[in-house]
Formats: sequence, structure tokens, C-alpha cells
Amino acid sequence: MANSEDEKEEDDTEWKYSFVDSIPLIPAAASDPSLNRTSGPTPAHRVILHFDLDCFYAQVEMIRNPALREVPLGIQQKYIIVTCNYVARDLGVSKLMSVTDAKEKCPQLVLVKGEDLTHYREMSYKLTELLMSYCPLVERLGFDENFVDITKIVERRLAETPESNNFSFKGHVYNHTSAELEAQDHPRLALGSHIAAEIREDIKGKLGLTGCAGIATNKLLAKLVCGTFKPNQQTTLLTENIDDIIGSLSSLRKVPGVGYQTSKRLQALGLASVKDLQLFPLNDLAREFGAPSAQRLKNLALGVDESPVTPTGAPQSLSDEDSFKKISSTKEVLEKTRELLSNLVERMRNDGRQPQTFRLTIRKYSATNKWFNRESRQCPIPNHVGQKIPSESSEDALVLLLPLAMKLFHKMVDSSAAFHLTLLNVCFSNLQTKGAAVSGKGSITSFFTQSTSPGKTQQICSSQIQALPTGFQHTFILYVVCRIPPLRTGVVTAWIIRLAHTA
Ligand code: DCP
Ligand code: MG
Ligand code: MG
Repeated sequence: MANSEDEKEEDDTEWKYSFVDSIPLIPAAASDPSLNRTSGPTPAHRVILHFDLDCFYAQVEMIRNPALREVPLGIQQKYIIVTCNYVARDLGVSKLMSVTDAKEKCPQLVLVKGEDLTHYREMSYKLTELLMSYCPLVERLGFDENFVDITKIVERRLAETPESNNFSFKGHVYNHTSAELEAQDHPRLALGSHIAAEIREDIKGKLGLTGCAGIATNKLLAKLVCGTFKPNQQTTLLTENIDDIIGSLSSLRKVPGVGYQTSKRLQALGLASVKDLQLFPLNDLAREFGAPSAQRLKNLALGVDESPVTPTGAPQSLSDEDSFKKISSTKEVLEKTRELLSNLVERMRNDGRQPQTFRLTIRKYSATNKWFNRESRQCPIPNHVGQKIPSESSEDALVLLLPLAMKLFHKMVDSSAAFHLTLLNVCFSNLQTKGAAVSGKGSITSFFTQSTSPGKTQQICSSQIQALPTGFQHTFILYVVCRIPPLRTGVVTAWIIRLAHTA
């Protein structure tokens, strides 16, 4: 199956993707480097964010087992520490150290095996999905990095901002200690820094993950500046500091996109530093690499990257969740699930694919394990229900899905006893494009051009009720009842719950 193959491929290789592979070649331009930066169609006012999570695999493990937060933690694959938390880094352990060296540096290092990528992949997709709720232009790079082109969001905010507004930067500004003065001259980047901060806060709130962000005018620069202050910080790069950041790279190998082999070939031409590459005649470079690659290398050395943020593709599953202090009645579960499902069905309809599996996840309250105390149950979605989701009758699908969700809930929670939930998550997976293609949906384009219409009103007719399979007609009525404001549903709650049990 195509999906699982894609997934498998990504599992094994995604973090290895070279940045250069994602940069389309820029047509050869004038050989004078100074001309290159201003040439081409790239608008100087693009605002690109690059996110990179902190010690990603280690963070996932610390979320799964919070006791690991306080100890130096290394994630082991074979004999290598692929990453380690910042406690371990403070004690001298570094990424890609051998286990032997790491143990020597830090005998108290706690090791967790990181060969099974399931949890990392899940979290990785959750992050991309969260970013996509802000903006469709999200490009994954490895498991823990994403580019987001927020130019349009910034333009909208700019248009809404009064002229008298005093712009400011959130977080660091590369090579500037006090950025207030520059903010007026860089309103887009300043707004971008605020949006980046909001998104990072949301990532922390919703997924419990911290990370860094880089804010700049292209992907290359956003990625470069992202790691300036670590962990859990963000940095903006102003255009006047592009030369500074490029010049700060200690070797050609540090330029994203210049891999081991390329750096060796450059070395053979006598080039060691980024400055060497900037000054090396393009024609000579072209003799070694061919014109397009030579131009690309030149551009990289100058901080020029006109490549667009290219949406990576639709995710393998769609989910929605909410966390809260306490949900302790079945009525609240039903209401919250209905709300989540309603949004999810709408998104799924816009996506166009048909989900085959439905999963409900809950988090029971735990004083010791706040983030990763999750339990899930899943079930196949009957075809007649699944078919409705990407169709005009997606509202009907919701009616049919709600009892399924409640059934799964009752498998995990004994509602006759007291319970305390802090999270509900609904998820569609095993998404199939078959059939959806006929309606022109299900394409990546369709996925990323979706628009939601919250608060959509619903027409209910008796023919719709009659069209439902026997046994689900009650549920439909139930659904209608559920859409009545919560206070008025109290009376029928018990009845609803009984019905859900039998559906
Ligand atoms: N990874 C891996 N093998 C590598 C490089 C990385 O398995 N050779 C995995 C482990 C990392 C994850 O990819 O957790 C992300 O890689 P990063 O380089 O972003 O490193 P971290 O996120 O772990 O740390 P940092 O805080 O420095 O970003
Ligand atoms: Mg990374
Ligand atoms: Mg990282």
C-alpha cells in the first residue's frame, strides 16, 4: 500500500534528508555574486519560519516518562547516542557520541533504546498537523523540523495594524542586543517573530514540546538562524545581518546543503571557507559541478534561497484533541467528543479521503505523569459511514460516528464509578483516496486548500432520517438533540448514553 510504504521510507531515512535536496536549482544568473541576492523572483518580504524541536527523541521519552526529565538521558540506537536531553548535554554528552564515550563523560547517564520510531513519528506528524492549522504552507524536514511560510498571515496582520503601532521583536534578533529601533524598519519580520512565539507556545500547550524557531526571509536563513540560541528560544535574522551569519559558519560543511562529498570536491578546488566559495569564479565552479549546481552552491554561500516552502503532503491521519482540567461525567464526554468530531469530520470532508479507522484517545488524570498517560481504542469505520465523511452528507456521518466513539469510551472507562479525564482525542486513520479521486478531492492540493466553515447550520429533513440504516435513526435524533445548547440536553443525557451503548 502506497501510504505505508511512504511511511516506512520516512521512518528510516527522513532525518537524513539533505537540505539541498529540497532546494530547487535556481537558474544561472550573473556570475557577480553581488547581483545574485537581488535577482530572481523572491520577494524580500517573505517571512519564513523554521522550527526545530529540542532534543526531539529525548523529549518524547521524557513526556512518556516524566521521571526522565530530571536525569541525564541518552537515546541509544545500537552503539550511538542519537540524541540526549539538555541535562546530559550540560554534563558533556553530545549528539552522536558513542555510548562508551558518553558513559565515560557521564557515568550516571540513563539510556533509553530509541530504535522503535513509532512514538517519535506520531509526535512528528502531530506537530506538522498543528502547524498546518495555522497555514497550509508547511514543509517537513526530518522528523523534528518544519518550514512554514507565514507571509500571508503577516500581510494580514500588517494590514490590520494601525500606522502608529510600535513594532517589537519577540525573542532574540541575530547580532542585536536591543532590537526596538530596528523593529520599525522590519515590521514583517517583527510580526513574524510574534507569530513564531505564539506557535511555539501552542506547541508547548498542546503537545508538551519545546523547540526553537528561526525567523527570516528564506528557508536557508531561517534554518541557519534557528539554532543560534538553544534550547527553547527563537531568533530573527534581519536582512542586514545575512553576511554576518553566513560569515560566521566555521566551514563549508556547515552550510545547509553542502554535504560531505560536495565539501570534499570543494576542498579539492582549494576552497575551505564560505568566503572562498563566495569569491570563487562561477565559471570555474561550473566546470566542476555543472552550471546549475554551481549556481546553487554560489547562492547557498550568499544566503540566497528562492525555493518555496513546498507542502510535504497530506498526513497519514487526521486528529483533533482538547485537554482540560477535568471531565468527570459521561455527558461532558459526549459533548466534548461531539464538538471534536464535528471539527474533524469537517476537516476530513475537505481533505477528501475516506478514513477506514476511528480511534478515541483519553488521558486519565495522573499527578505524576501529566503528559503521556494516554489510552486508546480504535475500531474500523463501517463503509457506509466512511463514505459519507468526504461527501456532502458528512454531517450524517457525524451522527453515526458519535455512538462509535462513546462505545470506545465505555471500553476504557467504567462510567458507573468516578473518573477524571484531562484529554480527549479523536482520530481518523488509514485514509484512502480511492473513490475520492472521482470527485476531484483527495489530492494534496485539495488537502491544502481546504477551508473550514465553522458554525455551519444544518437542515434536517425526515428523508435524511429515513435514509439512515435501521438502528441509527435514533442516533440521528440524538445528534440533533446534542446540537441543542448543553443546558437543555441534560434531561436526555441518560437516554443518549444508553443508546450509545447499544449502537
Ligand atoms: N536523529 C537520528 N540520527 C541522527 C540525527 C538525528 O536518529 N544522525 C534523530 C534524533 C533526534 C532527531 O533526529 O532527536 C532530531 O535531530 P536534531 O538534529 O534536531 O537533534 P535533537 O532534536 O535531538 O536536538 P537539538 O535540540 O539539538 O535540535
Ligand atoms: Mg532537527
Ligand atoms: Mg531538534
